[in-house]
Amino acid sequence: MFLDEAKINIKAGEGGNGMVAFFKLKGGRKKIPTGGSGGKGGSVIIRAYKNLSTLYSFKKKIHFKAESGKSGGPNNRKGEDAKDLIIRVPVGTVVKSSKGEIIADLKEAGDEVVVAEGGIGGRGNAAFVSSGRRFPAFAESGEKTEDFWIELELRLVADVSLVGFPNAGKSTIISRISAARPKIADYPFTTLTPNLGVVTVDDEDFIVADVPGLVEGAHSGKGLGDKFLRHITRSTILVVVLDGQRIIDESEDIIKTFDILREEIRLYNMDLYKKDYIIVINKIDLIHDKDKLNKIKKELERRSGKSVVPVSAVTGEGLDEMVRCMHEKLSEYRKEASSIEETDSGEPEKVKIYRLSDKEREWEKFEVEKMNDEYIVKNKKLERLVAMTDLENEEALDYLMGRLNKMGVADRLKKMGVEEGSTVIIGGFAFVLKE
Ligand SMILES: Nc1nc2c(ncn2[C@@H]2O[C@H](COP(=O)(O)OP(=O)(O)OP(=O)(O)O)[C@@H](O)[C@H]2O)c(=O)[nH]1
Ligand SMILES: [Mg+2]
Repeated sequence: MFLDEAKINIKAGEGGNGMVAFFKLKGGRKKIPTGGSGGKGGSVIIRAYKNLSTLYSFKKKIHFKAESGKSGGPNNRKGEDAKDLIIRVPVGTVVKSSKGEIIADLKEAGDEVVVAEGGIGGRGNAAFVSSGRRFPAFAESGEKTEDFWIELELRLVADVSLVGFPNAGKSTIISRISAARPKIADYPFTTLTPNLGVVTVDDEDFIVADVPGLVEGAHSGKGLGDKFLRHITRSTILVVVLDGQRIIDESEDIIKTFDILREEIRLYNMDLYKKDYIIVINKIDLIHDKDKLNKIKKELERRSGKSVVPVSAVTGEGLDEMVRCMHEKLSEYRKEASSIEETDSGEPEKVKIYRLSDKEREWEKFEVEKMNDEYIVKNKKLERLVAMTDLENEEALDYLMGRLNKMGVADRLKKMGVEEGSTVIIGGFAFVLKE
């Protein structure tokens, strides 16, 4: 029902190019190949963080591109690997491909998915030295990467729920602290379904839910409240909203109201009862007897051991303090869960790491498809090898053919009837066989 969605474009970093270099010995006759390999491009990783609540930031930024690896250098200098790019999302984010397939469900803080693996670095000429090839004068280029779209989806769960009896002003409060615009009216049960609003403090977002008013007996199904009690069991903290009007109304005892409300919650669910909360006394614009208000505030604090904030949703008085109080309390809980988030290096245990690419790359198996006199060789490793090969370079081509032999591709092609003049296609490159 409350779904936050975003589409983002990602691109892993490309691999750095390998280098062709020689070290000339004095006298200038012998030369030693010393071209270094390129560094790995940065991967794009989506990681779940506890202190985020929405996908709102992806409305502003939708392109994510990791850095490329550095090129190799002379004297066997390896190019530097690029840093991975970490995209921060809230816990509970589901990552989907552009076709809608689920790639990962990031349920816990620290869970992550490598959505795009950085390109590998090309090998420098030093890497191609063998007994039969002592002075290779070719190198590979780094692996190229392509951008693609993925989708993020988040079922919103309120961090903070406003609970109270009908008409206490819960909807008015949420309308003042967020962009939510619920119906507000001077009669009970105005709110029939929960409203969510996003509140921003400093750079952090949190979600506040305004749920229908509770009544005495709600736990046993009276009124509307019990349906939504289930909704609020997932929030981190509660805000108990009391109707300050009851302070001036002598017949009603606001302390008693508070007790009844707590009792209702206790009867419904013990976990909900144990949840941390703050108390808000609303409509203080109507209260002229400030001494009385103060006494009641003190008494509520004494009973509950929680903060009590007097506010007026109509004049705005006290709302800043209330929001700060919510944020502070939430931060306490978020901090507990964020210890993993501070150690960005190292992979914490228990955290789930998904990898998109492993499954896709069936490295060793290759298939050959024959169409007329064309042979299409399908294998990711080979396709990558070809893409990284300098096809203008005879020597590099020789090396490639050697690899084809080794992997058994040449044998398979022969069996299938490949001959001079046949075309072999690998990863979009066509080779015409001569011999
Ligand atoms: N004077 C005064 N009136 C308020 C204040 N906050 C809310 N009200 C009024 O109280 C009435 C009820 O407000 P709502 O926000 O609809 O109350 P609610 O708690 O959402 O009520 P339900 O949805 O029925 O549970 C409305 O007439 C509001 O204008 C306030 O701070 N001061
Ligand atoms: Mg309401």
